[in-house]
Amino acid sequence: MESARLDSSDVAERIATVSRDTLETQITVSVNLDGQGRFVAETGVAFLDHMLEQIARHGLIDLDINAKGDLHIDEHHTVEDIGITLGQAFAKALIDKRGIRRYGHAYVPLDEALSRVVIDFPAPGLFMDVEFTRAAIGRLDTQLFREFFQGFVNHAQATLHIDNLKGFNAHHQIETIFKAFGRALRMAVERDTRMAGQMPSTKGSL
Ligand SMILES: [Mn+2]
Repeated sequence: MESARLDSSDVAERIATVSRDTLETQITVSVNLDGQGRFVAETGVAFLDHMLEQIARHGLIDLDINAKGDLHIDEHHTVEDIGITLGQAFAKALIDKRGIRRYGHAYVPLDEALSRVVIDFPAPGLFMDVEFTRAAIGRLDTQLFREFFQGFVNHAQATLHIDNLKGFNAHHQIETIFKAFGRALRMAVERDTRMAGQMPSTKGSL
């Protein structure tokens, strides 16, 4: 199938597979934006798999992620490069962005924690206001989540505002963020039938 010739206003499948190989990581990501939340991942970072599954489940986006990274150094390259490759896969699957809702937002609670994620699809930008209550979750450095989202926005051409509004438990803090990210993505990339394939911008492009 020649996905490059399709226009997102078509009923064409919005699927993409991207492979990215560097000396630090080898990653393949497949997405189906109109999926059912099916999830398969083998990243070597169990907590990251738990978070990526939230994107699939709550975004109703099928995700298949295979990553081999230099985990003998630490998780940094693997987490960042999965964000980059996921962003590239989104950009490819969105084609020209015609007919999408464009904006997405969600609040998600989990016990005492509450996070808000707001997304737009015009240009890369990350505005993340999160103070994690712990430096690590399991063995995973909480600083790496910013690297993940920065990689995603740079390559998906997305503007992302992430705020953790409340939260004491660091696992809950980040889990509410990933769930809200999934929900916001779903809203933003869904086809709006009333748009009838138009570009959701007065500028005429995104
Ligand atoms: Mn959990």
